[in-house]
Formats: sequence, C-alpha cells, structure tokens
Amino acid sequence: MLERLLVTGAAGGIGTLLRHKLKPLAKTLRLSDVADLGHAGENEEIVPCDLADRRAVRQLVEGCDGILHLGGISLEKSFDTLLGPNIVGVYNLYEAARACGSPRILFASSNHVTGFHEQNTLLTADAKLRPDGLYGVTKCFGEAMARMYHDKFGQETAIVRIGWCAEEAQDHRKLSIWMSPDDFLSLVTCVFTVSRLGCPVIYGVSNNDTIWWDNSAVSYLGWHPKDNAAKFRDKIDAAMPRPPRDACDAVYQGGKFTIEPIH
Ligand code: NAI
Ligand code: 15L
Repeated sequence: MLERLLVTGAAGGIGTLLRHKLKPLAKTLRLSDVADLGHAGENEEIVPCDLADRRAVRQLVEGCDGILHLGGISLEKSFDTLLGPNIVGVYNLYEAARACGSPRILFASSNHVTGFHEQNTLLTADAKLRPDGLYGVTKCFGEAMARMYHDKFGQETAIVRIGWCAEEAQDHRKLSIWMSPDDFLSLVTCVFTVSRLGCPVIYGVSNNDTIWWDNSAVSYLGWHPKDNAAKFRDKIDAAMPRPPRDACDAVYQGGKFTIEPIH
C-alpha cells in the first residue's frame, strides 16, 4: 500500500469517478486541482494547486510516493490555454518528482497522440505519433518528458493513452475506445503495485469487441480489463445513425478532433 498518493486534476471527470474507488490503494489520498474539491473525507487531504506554479507543485509532490497525474486541459484549445497546465505543468511535475525521490507516476495521456491513424489500423506501443491537434501535441510532450526522465534518471511512469473513460460509451466511435472506471481502477492498481514498472505505453481501453490497440507489450503488468462497451451498442444504434463511412468519426481514431481548427 502507498503511503500518500497524489491525484492531480482530482475535481475533473475521471478524478470524480475514481475518488472513492482509489481509497484502498493508499493510506492517504492527496487530492489536488484548481477547481473546488469539496471537503476532505476520511484519509483525504485537499491541496489546491495550479500546475503552472513551480513552487506550489514542488510542495504538492513532497511526501508522496505515487502520483496519478490527471490534471490539465483535456480537450482541443488554444495554444495559450494549453501551455500552462499541459506543458509548463508537466515540466513542473517531473522536476518536483526528481527532487522528491522519484515517486512512480501514472501520466494520463490520450488517444489523440495517435488520432490521425485510421480506425482499421491496429496500434502497438511503438506506433508512430500522429497527434490530431495541439491538445494531442501537448500529450506527446508529456510522453516525451516521461521517457526522458526515465532514460536520464530512472523515473518510472506508466504512459496511459486513455480512450474514453466514463460510465458509458455514447456514440459509435466510443464503442472502440471506452474504458470503464473499474477497468481504469484495476490498471491504476497494477501500475502502483507491480514490482518493476519501467516506462511503458499502455492503451487505456476496456475489453471491447472492436479493438484498435494492442497491449501485448505490457502483459507483465497483469492487467486484465473486464468490461465491454458492446453492452451500449443497442442504445447507441437506437439513439443515432452510424456515421457515414467517409466521416472523420468513422475514418480516424481521433474522430472529430481531426477536424478541429487551431483555436
Ligand atoms: P477534466 O477536464 O474533467 O479534468 C481535468 C482537471 O484538471 C480539471 O478538474 C481541471 O480543473 C484541472 N486543471 C486544469 N488546469 C489545471 C491547472 N493549471 N492546475 C491544476 N489543475 C488543472 O478531464 P478528465 O476527463 O477527468 O481527464 C483527466 C485526464 O485524462 C486529462 O489529463 C485528460 O487529458 C486525460 N484523458 C481523459 C480522457 C477521458 O476519457 N476523460 C481521454 C483521454 C485522456
Ligand atoms: C480525450 O482525450 C478527452 O480528454 C476526452 O474528453 C474525450 O474527448 C476523449 O479524448 C475522446 O477521444 O473521445
């Protein structure tokens, strides 16, 4: 069991889904965000922090032996909006970790680092980066930081390219990229308990019927996602037509992110 697990971006969508489920992993959960996190529950500490504030991040990381890094901008936005949380913030986090004994990190990367690959391509961990926007480019930066700090300093990071983590898949593309909160929780557990992690790329996806990503390189983690988005297929078919075969949502893994302008 970890002594103190830091969760950045804890007030966000995934942080809210996982907040209570993470409790068995650590004696103390240190929850951080710029947004309101409510009151600290049992075994919780609330530490507000802007990831772009280097000194504050250094203090935030002090005393933590694991970091679940969810914080940042999670959608396509202007470069100026992304710069603080997703670029400066990631540098601040890795430098703070280096100064604080290199606690293991799970970095929430995204399927948008490879969003311009077509949906009929099966990607392995060493697939070429093909970001579908500036948001994806910032996640490529985060992945590169993780790799460099591993090669230079031995810092361990699980680079998790999350598909869509939510209670439900709501459209046809998400049937292929959905990861249930329970499957993410079991991945987080594997990442923070496996004896040697290294710096692997892991596709964050459940055991769905249609699969675009191959996780065979990380079988040593012992992660076996159990849920399957197929249970949402009838509801989605009833709610909307399938996208036309030449629509971005049906061609590219990144879907509509591929047609976002530079904001
Ligand atoms: P979210 O947008 O709901 O939550 C992100 C949190 O980060 C927010 O609560 C926000 O206040 C916080 N944040 C933003 N700027 C900050 C700053 N400067 N300092 C401190 N905190 C800041 O995102 P969500 O959906 O919970 O995703 C979590 C992470 O996983 C994100 O990094 C996202 O890019 C990544 N991800 C999520 C996916 C999903 O399915 N939800 C898919 C792929 C990647
Ligand atoms: C992401 O990276 C986003 O954070 C999430 O909100 C979804 O848009 C997801 O990708 C997706 O690809 O649907």
